[in-house]
Amino acid sequence: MTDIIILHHYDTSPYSEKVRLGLGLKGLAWASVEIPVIMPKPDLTALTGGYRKTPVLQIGADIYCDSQLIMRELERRHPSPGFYPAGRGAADALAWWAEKTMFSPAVGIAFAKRPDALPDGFLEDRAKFSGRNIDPAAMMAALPYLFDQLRAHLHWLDQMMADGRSFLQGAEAGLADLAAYHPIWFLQRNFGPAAAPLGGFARLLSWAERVAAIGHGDRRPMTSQAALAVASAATSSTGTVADRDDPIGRQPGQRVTVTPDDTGRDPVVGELVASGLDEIVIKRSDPAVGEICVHFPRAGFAVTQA
Ligand SMILES: N[C@@H](CCC(=O)N[C@@H](CS)C(=O)NCC(=O)O)C(=O)O
Repeated sequence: MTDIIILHHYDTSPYSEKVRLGLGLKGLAWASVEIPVIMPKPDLTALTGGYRKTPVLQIGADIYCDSQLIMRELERRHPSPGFYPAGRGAADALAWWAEKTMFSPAVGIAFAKRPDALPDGFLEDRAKFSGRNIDPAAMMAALPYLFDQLRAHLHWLDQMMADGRSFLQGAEAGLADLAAYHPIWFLQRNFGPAAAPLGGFARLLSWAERVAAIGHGDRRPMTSQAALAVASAATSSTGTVADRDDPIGRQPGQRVTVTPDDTGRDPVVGELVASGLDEIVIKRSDPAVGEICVHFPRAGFAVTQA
């Protein structure tokens, strides 16, 4: 029971859609914990130590923050079918570019045009989350710019499939497809299948149907309390690993702070357990769950001495 895959997420979250499709691509069974869309999220932050973003993956007493790392961990534990049909490197870079570039305009368009779909307190929460003032009039004024940006990047995606391939890197779907798809999914969810500026890209529309058809695997509901009980009952499976090539000589046992470098910059403090090129793991204790290990990717996170 303690090795069940638990995804902490909410249905309207684009980054979570990437992971849900990843679970589907691998044909996995998983437990779904619905977390609040805005702060506070006490049961989530008991697990993460303060990290508030969505989604978070839990397996026993190991907590994986950020969808970049979540996908890598799913690949490590369940390598087949793989997320990398054309190898790593290019797929990771493509995924990083696509979602970093298209998530923000896609949600900006939806927030400006569909204020009715936002829960109470949402814009105030996201202003704190992003560290920027969110003004509905400025959001409306920015719409032409957001459409232009999205259209330019969608065009590049569209060109990748100009030779008639089914997916971005060939005949099979992989990480790059799921990462490029989730901002498009968000637009389609809010404005229909041919949402502007997508409507002009017929190839992308049929690609999006193929990606959506992957589905979400075998999803079962779980309460946040049950997920905390799983963490309490489990022991982390992470062993101590020193990074001999760490640029500043960080060592297991040191106390460090790990903080996202873009939005939701809530610092998490703990004892370094393992680190390497792709991942850093810190150990911390919480009265609700005991000792747990929290895992973060390296790209996009600042690690400082605590
Ligand atoms: N780099 C992060 C980005 C995650 C992200 O920004 N998620 C959005 C929702 S899709 C979020 O956290 N919004 C604020 C919240 O849910 O509290 C990842 O890949 O997981």
